[in-house]
Amino acid sequence: MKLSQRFAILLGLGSIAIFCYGMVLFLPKENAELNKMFEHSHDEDAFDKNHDVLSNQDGKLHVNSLTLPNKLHSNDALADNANIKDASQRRKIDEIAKDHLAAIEEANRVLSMKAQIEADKAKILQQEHEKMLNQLAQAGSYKVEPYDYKRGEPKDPSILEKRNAIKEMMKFAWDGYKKHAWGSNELRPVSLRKHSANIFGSANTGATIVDALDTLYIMGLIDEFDDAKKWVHESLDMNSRTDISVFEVNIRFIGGLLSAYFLSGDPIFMNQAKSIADKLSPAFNSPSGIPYALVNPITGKTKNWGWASGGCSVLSEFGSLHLEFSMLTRITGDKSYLDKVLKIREILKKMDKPNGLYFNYINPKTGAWGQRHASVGALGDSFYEYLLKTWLLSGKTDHTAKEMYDSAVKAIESNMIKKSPGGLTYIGEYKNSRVEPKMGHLTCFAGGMFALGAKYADDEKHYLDLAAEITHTCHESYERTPLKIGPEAFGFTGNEAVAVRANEKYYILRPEVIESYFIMWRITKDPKYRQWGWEAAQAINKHCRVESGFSGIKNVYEEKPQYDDVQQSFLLAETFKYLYLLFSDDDLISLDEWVFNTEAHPFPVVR
Ligand code: DMJ
Repeated sequence: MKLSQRFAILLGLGSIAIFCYGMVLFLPKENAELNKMFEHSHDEDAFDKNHDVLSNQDGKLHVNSLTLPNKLHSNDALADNANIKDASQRRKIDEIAKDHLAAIEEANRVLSMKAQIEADKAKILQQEHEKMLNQLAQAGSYKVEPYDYKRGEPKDPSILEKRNAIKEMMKFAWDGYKKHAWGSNELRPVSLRKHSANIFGSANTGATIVDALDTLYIMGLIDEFDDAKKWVHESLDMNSRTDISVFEVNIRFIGGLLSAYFLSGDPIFMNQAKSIADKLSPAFNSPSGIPYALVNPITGKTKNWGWASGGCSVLSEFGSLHLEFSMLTRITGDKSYLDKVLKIREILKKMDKPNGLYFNYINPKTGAWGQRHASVGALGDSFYEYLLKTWLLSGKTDHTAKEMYDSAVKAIESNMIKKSPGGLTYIGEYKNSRVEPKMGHLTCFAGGMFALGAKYADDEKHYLDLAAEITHTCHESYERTPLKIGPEAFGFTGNEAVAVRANEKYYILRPEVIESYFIMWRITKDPKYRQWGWEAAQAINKHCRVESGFSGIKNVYEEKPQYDDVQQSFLLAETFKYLYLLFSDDDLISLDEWVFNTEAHPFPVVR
């Protein structure tokens, strides 16, 4: 090889070497610059300082999108990159810059979505908050001042003496319960043990304490009331794995607690009433909206009574929730309670009513009537009572309730009210288009109901007369026994107003006859009602009073009674309360200002 050839080869190799050296020197530098730019896109602070990306108060990444690509090409930004001249590299840089912008835009999109979610969340919270505030405002605006139980003392010493005698009976029943069965549902006053009926489930839920609260307060038994309040505060707990009756828990527990709240003003009672009502709520989850009879507070499982015809719910039970649930809405501002009972009423209103009658059973799955039986006693009674009282409690503004009451009473009159051969007016049991000539002790509340509605009826006198006739018949059922205490049910064929079957001869301290005496007294002022009430009170004191309380009796036609050994909680809630009020002046729980639920728990009328 010639020397010139050798030189040419050397020159070529040298050029290659210099090019490679240049690549080693310059390309990493260019990459470093690009990396630096990328690093900035992930390092907001650094980028902020360079003013390429600004983090603003609204949480968005703000990109100077116009300047960034320019900057990448500007002399300033590329001052150190003077060696980048290659077109393909420039394209690459442009692409990277584009990707970079797209990434920032995507980040901004995600950030603004996040901000929207946060804003929505805040809005929901705000709405919840406002709802709570409204509820509190409403509850707060419902002022509950402690009620003055000292009013109503009769001036007539003989009446005062009777009133005091009733108070003594109440105290005796209470003391017996407190001594032998405190915290359980009821007392066995003969064997001095605890008792609980299946309506309360198997837990010790203090039914007697809760049912007695307002009677203790009204009678001014304040030490006893305070003991009861303490127990409600510390020990009342419906949360047990047992089936409880929605109706009984409603009228006795929710009713008793609400009434104690309205009388004493102590919010502990309101809170307990609300939490118990919440435990009942699964019962309303039926396909039709007609609630089931029983609910398990722990599992939320529901069912109907095994004895109820065709798996149906019972009219007197699901139809006697309206007063309590509407009161709950009134004091908590939570509409869900009222919604539940309004739904029941809508269903009943729309149903076909042959002869205008409501039947005793409805299937909660189909919403259809069960057996074609109607009653103003067992299985029907307090449904009719609640139609009238819902209207009265609403300050006479709930016209649907009044219309339903008026038409129900007309249907009862034309289909179920009869006169016996001996001239006694009675309300029979309607069974498949026939009327059974029999009336239950439970039906005897109807005298008071007709009297309460008479003033607002088309024909006041007619309904007052009807009320007086029914009350008279019920009084006869007491008069026609040797003990002067009435039986559970009585017929009108043969011996009128007397029990026919052996299993209808018992008396379990029920209040209905005395309840009608009380309302008839307040409305008519006929002294015979006080007289009849006093006779009943004396008979109960003589024949039902045992060692440590009062017991029901098995047969009111036996001179020497046998005891059933149960002191029912409604003796303290109802029987003694109505007797005490019968011998008090009218301003103690005035009928213009208060409405009694079906367990005799008074609620104040809406003004
Ligand atoms: C009470 O629990 C209520 O008065 C109910 O409406 C019917 N039965 C009892 C008392 O007899």
